[in-house]
Amino acid sequence: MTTYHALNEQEATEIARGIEGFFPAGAPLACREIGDGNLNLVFHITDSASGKSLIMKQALPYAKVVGESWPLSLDRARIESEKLILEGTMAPGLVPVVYKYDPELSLTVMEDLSDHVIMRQGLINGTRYPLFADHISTFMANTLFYTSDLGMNQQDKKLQVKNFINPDLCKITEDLIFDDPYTVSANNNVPPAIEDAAEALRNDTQLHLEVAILRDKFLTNAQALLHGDLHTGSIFATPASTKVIDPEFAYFGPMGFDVGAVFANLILNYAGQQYWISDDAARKDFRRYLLDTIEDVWNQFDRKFRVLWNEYGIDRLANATPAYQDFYMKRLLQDTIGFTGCKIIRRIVGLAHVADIDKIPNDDIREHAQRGALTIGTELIRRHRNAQSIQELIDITETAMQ
Ligand code: SR1
Ligand code: MG
Repeated sequence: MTTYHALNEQEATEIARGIEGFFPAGAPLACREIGDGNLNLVFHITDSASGKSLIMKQALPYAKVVGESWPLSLDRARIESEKLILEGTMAPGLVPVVYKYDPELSLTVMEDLSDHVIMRQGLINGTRYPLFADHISTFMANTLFYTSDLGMNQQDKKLQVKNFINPDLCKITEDLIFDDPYTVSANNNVPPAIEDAAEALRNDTQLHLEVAILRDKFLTNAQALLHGDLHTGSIFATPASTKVIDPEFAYFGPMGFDVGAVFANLILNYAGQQYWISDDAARKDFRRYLLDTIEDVWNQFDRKFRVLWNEYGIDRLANATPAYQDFYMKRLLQDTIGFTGCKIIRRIVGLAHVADIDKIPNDDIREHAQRGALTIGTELIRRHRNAQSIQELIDITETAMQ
């Protein structure tokens, strides 16, 4: 039996060689550790002769972005591989194929998606993804509906809640998204130029009330099995294909947290476009595309979720009470808008930022984008409980960045 240790490239290559039927015997394998995320090792293994390749992702027992002082359970690797496999059955074609999971090494071997681009980088480059709204709305409607009390056996769901208990990764979210940005914390990474705006966040007690309400939902509302970290860095895309990766933050939580993650990261890109597209007309056009995408994702998600509910709903009372469906979807929209706001703010003043904004080399433009994003985030949080339509999120975004 192999005991857990962090692999090097040579060991990863040997393990790849041992995967039955994948690489031809004696293949000239090349391996590179390419992990640029916050938590894991990622090995890319290729065979130049056959053209075959795969990815091996290994969890480390600590948060790579901080170091060994921040221990993290390796069980997240099991959670990630089980969630990926589940997503593959519920949203076929929209996640990488899992070839193998090794529990001793906390290692998942999966499909190589190098022909795709991380969507965050694609959007920074101004790439449009015409099928994204269709794909991601299907992914979210299917994975959220079929793991909720509306779409699966309610006793089985309780066992699944237990199986996907993910305390260490939830704690990261609870701290980094729902606490640190609103206090003085060693975890924060506040750009000095906007310290005044960060101080305003710390002193805004009305805002704290709304964040506490959203935090409570994240802590207690086991509504469906979430991806848990559905930002544009967790999505590989081409104009024709979308693949959702990295569900290590999966747990049973409020559905709006996943939908809000997608919207927050499209809005962060919107804010950063002040720099990335210098031509005014082209930038206006791309920003319109981003907002249209948000509207399209919400409308398609709402429609697909209701279709699943009407066809496959298992809860008698919920099915027999049409007004409940409208109540449920409106509450989900309001949660989505609130979580969108929280996820924007954490990427500006919290620990982990986003390239869409942080990589802007011009100080003034970067500061303008950061301040605009904070205005959007706070307005969304402030207004989420009264929101009636997705148009309100769009209006708030446009107004803040004029
Ligand atoms: C310590 S991990 C920082 C962030 O990276 C992940 O992508 C999650 O968003 C997490 O909050
Ligand atoms: Mg990740």
